[in-house]
Amino acid sequence: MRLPTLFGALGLLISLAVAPVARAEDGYDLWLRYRPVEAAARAPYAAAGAAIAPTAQTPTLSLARAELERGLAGLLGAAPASAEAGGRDGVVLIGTPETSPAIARLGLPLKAAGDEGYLIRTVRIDGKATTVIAANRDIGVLYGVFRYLSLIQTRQPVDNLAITSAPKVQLRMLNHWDNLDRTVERGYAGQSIWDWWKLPDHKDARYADYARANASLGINGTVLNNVNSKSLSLTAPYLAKAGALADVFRPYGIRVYLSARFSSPIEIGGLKTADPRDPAVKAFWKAKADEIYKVIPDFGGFLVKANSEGQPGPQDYGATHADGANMLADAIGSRGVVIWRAFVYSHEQPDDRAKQGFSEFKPFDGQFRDNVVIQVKNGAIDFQPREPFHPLFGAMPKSNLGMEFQITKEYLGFATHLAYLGPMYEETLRADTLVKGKGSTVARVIDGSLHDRKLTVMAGVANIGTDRSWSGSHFDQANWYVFGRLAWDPQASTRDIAADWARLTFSNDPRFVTPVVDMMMGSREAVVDYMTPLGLHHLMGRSHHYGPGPWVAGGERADWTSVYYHRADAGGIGFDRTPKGSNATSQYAPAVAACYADLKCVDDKDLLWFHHLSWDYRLKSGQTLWDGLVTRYSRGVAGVDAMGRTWADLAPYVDAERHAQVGDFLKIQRQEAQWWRDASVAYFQTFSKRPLPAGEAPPPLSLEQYEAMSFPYAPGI
Ligand code: GCV
Repeated sequence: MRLPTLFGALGLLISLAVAPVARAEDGYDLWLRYRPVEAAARAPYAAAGAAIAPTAQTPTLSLARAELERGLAGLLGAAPASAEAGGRDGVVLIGTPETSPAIARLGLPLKAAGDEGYLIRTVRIDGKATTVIAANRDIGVLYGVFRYLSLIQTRQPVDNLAITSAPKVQLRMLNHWDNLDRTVERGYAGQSIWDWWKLPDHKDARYADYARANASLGINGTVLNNVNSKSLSLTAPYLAKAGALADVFRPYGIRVYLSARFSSPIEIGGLKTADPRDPAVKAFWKAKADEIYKVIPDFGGFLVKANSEGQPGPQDYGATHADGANMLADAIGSRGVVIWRAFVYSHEQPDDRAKQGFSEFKPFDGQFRDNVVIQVKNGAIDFQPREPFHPLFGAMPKSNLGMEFQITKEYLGFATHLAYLGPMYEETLRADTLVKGKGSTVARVIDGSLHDRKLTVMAGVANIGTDRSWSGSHFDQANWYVFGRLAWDPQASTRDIAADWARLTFSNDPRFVTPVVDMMMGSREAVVDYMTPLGLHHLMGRSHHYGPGPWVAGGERADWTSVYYHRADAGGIGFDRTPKGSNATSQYAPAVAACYADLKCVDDKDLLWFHHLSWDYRLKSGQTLWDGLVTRYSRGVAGVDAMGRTWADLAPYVDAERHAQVGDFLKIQRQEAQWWRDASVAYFQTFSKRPLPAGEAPPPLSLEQYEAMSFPYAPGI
């Protein structure tokens, strides 16, 4: 070997020793990568998973066992052989008391695990250290296996475990806005993964991978079709297709739900009306429910968008939301639920759109059947980068109220902007409604503890598509992940969840984890800054919601325009929702309402959501409103710059393929953040007529040039 070559080889070896080696990945494996534990970190796992004790089989237990084998093989090497529990150290024993006499003999305190939770315990059987993953039902065992593997994946000790975990929310579900032609409303990750055309005869392998990923988070329900739905979904051929998916999902503990179009009795039932009080309409839905349960015996129920954005509903017949929901609930009976969305605002209503959901639903509190859930978006407008919590939370103590979050980033830069939504979800969940004194958080409404409700729901509008990375970008996987983890435990810390996700998805190296988690935690705030600072909202381009459109005005309805929301004029900017304005504040508990309406109390982050203020109004920082607005826009751009720098520095810890894609997307985000800042400043300056604060660069284009930009092929519509 020539000397330079020898030195070259040595150099390579040395650099391999200092920098972790990352092999190319496309993101398909999500947080379930099971890459080998590096040699230096192996010692604590020397005995882990030496063998898996056999257990009686159900389809779900088979999956649990297969997952354990797959995980241990990937993480620790050779696949463990079967062994009787107690034969040697490091055996993993999984099952329920019914399926495993060895578990039954242990007499574990399984009550705390409930129906879906699990216990993971290190016990001694015949003097040998054994890990027991036990549950009351087989699905709990599968969840426990995923948890156990995640401990090794994140390099936690597993030799002295005493974990009890049970979900705090009963129905933890994804809502797909997927259409039958495979387009996805507000989808930025390719086509719908449901290949309706080939179903039920061909079941793509991806369906099981989807179910497995969801089960790893404890997600136990999925609504297959868009809430803007077609009656065709409820016809026999499409029920057979949905049934085929349900068959794949069942062993993973996932029930299938369908969005139901309220006018189906007319469109596929041959009736002249869909009036929920009409006996023929009731009979149609009862027969339809019976038909569905024949095909899908564990069908979860219906999700309904009624009398909202042009969808049909009971109000078309002078009936109420309660009439409509209860009629469907009676058809379903004890077999499932009806999830009725509170995202309603009517064409006829001239009132502030933010008030309409509350006004329409609050009067019916206590009038819904026990198997009806009212599903409420986190805020009163529509999944904006920041919204105060929806006033319905806490306001309907005698009804089941569910949370609807959006995981897909319709208003937060689609798949190319890095925005970890954990802090946004957490902000809503931790908001205090004060309806029963301090500590009446939204999370406690959602987990049912505040008003002692048993039927609880957390739903997330999915960001999943045919893209290899499932979610359109690697970091958007974190939003699916954090949603699932919060649905299991709405009180969980989203910083901790971000750290888990970063370790599972990329690397356990603290030199990677610490900066990435910091970057993720600040990312949504950066988006708020460069899109909608200080409580501004709904300023995106018309209809596709891509890019800035603060000038959007006119058209079909006022509350689909930006000018309706920001109300900028020579005198100032913002929507007055105090008692002097639309009085939306009055929909909150008195102490919350008083704070939002009081300039001394309201947080600057919500300022222009609730107040119309002069351009010279002094923010809490002492800046004028105009200066504060401009500097926040620029701060958002600087935040994206910082993310780009952080990510560039992390190249040694990430495989080249994923590192490059994230880097490219951050560059797109940087350009678009700048565009948001410049276009918004150019537009609002026409009203403020104030100079830019010192050091702020003028927008490079004229307002007319920004306004002229058009994006007919923006995705998601
Ligand atoms: C499914 C917003 C979105 C629509 C969506 C609607 C809803 O208006 O832009 O695409 O429709 O919310 O949640 O029903």
